[in-house]
Parts: sequence; structure tokens; C-alpha cells
Amino acid sequence: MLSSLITAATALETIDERLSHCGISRRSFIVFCSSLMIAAPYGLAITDKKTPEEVAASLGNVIRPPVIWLHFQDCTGCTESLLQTSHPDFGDLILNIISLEYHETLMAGSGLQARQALDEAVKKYSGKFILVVEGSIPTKDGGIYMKLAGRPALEVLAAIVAIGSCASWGGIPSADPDPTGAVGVADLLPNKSIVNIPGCPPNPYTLLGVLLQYAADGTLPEADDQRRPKFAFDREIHEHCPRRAHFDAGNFVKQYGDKGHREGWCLYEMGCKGPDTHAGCSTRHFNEIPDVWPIGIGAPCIGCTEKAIAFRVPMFQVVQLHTIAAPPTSYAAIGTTHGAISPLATGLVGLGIGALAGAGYVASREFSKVRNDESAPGSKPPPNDSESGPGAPV
Ligand code: FSX
Ligand code: SF4
Ligand code: F3S
Repeated sequence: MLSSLITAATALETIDERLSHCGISRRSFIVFCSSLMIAAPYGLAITDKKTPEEVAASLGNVIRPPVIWLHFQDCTGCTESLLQTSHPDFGDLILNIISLEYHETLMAGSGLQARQALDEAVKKYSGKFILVVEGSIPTKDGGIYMKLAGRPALEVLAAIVAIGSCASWGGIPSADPDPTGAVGVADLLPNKSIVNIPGCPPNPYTLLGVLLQYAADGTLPEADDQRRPKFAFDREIHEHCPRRAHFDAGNFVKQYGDKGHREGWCLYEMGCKGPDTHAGCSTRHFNEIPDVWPIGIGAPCIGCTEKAIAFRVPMFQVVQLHTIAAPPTSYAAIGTTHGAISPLATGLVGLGIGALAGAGYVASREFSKVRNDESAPGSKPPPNDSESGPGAPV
């Protein structure tokens, strides 16, 4: 059990003690807690409180959990993603909230010095630390494709939070032809309690939420059948995608740079895996910048949080729609003709309602104009038009 790896260690500081030693004000900590509540608004035991003050009161008594972070076959994008967080601030996180004891990318030491630091941290916090694993583990040929201090990665691995798609189930290194026999942590240690936080890169707030919940009350967030915390992976991208209205209306990008692409239409026909991918990217963007996530910048979701999709299903292959009806066959046609609005009727019902009806009429005319412009059913398709998506003629 993960719970056996961390115990309350009286020799370690609580978060409150640490903040007070560093001269950090209570107010700053409450601001930190409020940003945590915004980042994980539901599904996490620690943020399931009414006010930031209540979160601060319960977190303040928590012993800062020692964290040892190991890298295997990866691109370090997982760490880069975490480094970009400022709400909560990453410096606060590693210096005051958790106790980051070993992290190859962030530490100044290297070689023997780094190896000694790892040995010391493991010895000092034996039975108390959280192990975060980034990257997949090579298994072919005795694991010779990756060694740490001369030993195959396989030998030094212990457990626990698998961050990124590589550590969760192999990720990019495991893509066909998988030359190194790359696997995720759970493949090697099937009987351990492992939390998978897939994503390439993963959303840093998910890791933060898992670490803090465990540190606060010794429990892990409820997980789905792929060991992903439900609070972050219970919905599909498609459910909250800002381009969903275009999907429902049958407005699809047909080619990068076409009119639909420039106007932010749905990327389904470009191979977007959003309708089959569980992740929170459409509501929790990356790098603290609005719209910084794949679909936000005009690229289809490749399903990087799904074991069966990313790096397995071709990037431009259209996914099957399992739970959603495909427009336009199941939706009323948008381009139907509209009846004229009677001046008498608007006069009787009143000026306000008449104004609303008029606005709706103008809007529907504008919408019809767009639909008839490029993608309306029956309109002449562009030269490279795809016929495989839901908007295709049947
Ligand atoms: Fe894998 Fe992480 Fe993708 Fe990269 O290191 S999940 S390749 S973003 O960074 O392991
Ligand atoms: Fe968004 Fe992709 Fe769904 Fe279109 S198919 S609405 S781009 S998630
Ligand atoms: Fe990955 Fe798709 Fe989100 S590619 S980062 S799950 S939008």
C-alpha cells in the first residue's frame, strides 16, 4: 500500500512550521490554498472545504511529505510542465509544501554526488517517502537500454506515483516497434498501489492534488480502472471542449489553414480523439496561459491520457463516437428556412420580446450564411474534403 510508504514523522516539519521558519505570512498561505481550490475544485478530500481558511487549517498540520523523483526513458516534459505552474507557485510547492529530496533535472549535483544524495535520501526517509517516477522503464535485454549509476533501471525502482504517459504505460518509447521493450511502472509492479497520472505532458495540478491529499489524510483520490484519479480523469475532453458547438453544428476543419481552422471549428475530422479521451485539459490549460492546450492552439487531441489511443492509433484517424450521436443526422438541420416575423405579433407581445426575436432571427441568418459558405451538407466540398467524419454525407 502507498500508505505504508509515508508515515507521520515527528522529526519532519509540518507545513505551518516550515512557513513560519521561512517568514511566509498566513495570508500568503491562504492565497496558495485558494488557488489550490480553483485548480482542483471537486473530488479531492483536501479541497472539499468551504473556505481557503479551512483548507489552510487542515493542510497546515500536515507533515511535509518527502518526495524522491526518478527519471527513466522520458523527454522531461512532465517536469517542464510542473515547472510552469505559478498558481500555486512551483517554488512554494517544492520548498514549503512538499520536501523534494531528489530530482535529477532540478538538482545542482551530478554523477557520484547525485548518487550519494539519492542514497542518503532513501536511507533517511526509508518507509516515509513518496516515489514519483517519470518515463518508461526498458525491459529488453536485461534492461541495458537505461542504467542509473551503472545499474539497470529495473533494479532501483521501488514504486508509486507514475507521472506522464511513459511512466503510466510506456508512452512514446513503447510506440511500435518498441525497440527497448518500454513499459510503465504498473506493468513491472502489478501488485503495488500505483497512481497513474498520464498525459504527455501530464497536468501538474493532478500531481499536486494527489501528493497533498495523501500527505493530508493518508488517502488516495478515488481511481478509475486504469489507476487514474477520477477527480482529474472522469470526463471526456469533448464534454467541455470550447469547439463543441461547432461539432454539434457540423462545422469541421478539413485542412490545416482552411477557413474553418482559422475560425476555430471542430477538429474531429482532423483526427481529434477528444470524444474518446478522459482528461481535464479543456478546462485546466497548461503553462498558466489561457488556451494553451492542444485544441486551444488548433491541434487535434491525440488522446495522450489514454493507453489504447496515444502512440497507437494513427494521429489523423477519426475515432468512433461511442456515447454521442453524430451530427448532422441526429440534429435538426441548421440551414432550414425561417418564417418572417409578423410586425403585428411583435407589437402585441411587446417591444422587449420583439427585440429578442429579431436578434435571434439575425443571428440565425448569420449562422446559415456561415453554414452555406463552406461546410453545409450538400455544399460543394473543398478539393481535399474528408468523407469519414460525422459531417460526411451518408
Ligand atoms: Fe513521457 Fe515525461 Fe511525454 Fe515527455 O518525461 S509523458 S515523453 S511529455 O515528459 O515522460
Ligand atoms: Fe473539441 Fe475535438 Fe470534440 Fe471537436 S472533436 S469538439 S475539437 S474535443
Ligand atoms: Fe493530451 Fe488531448 Fe489533453 S493530447 S494534453 S489529452 S487535449
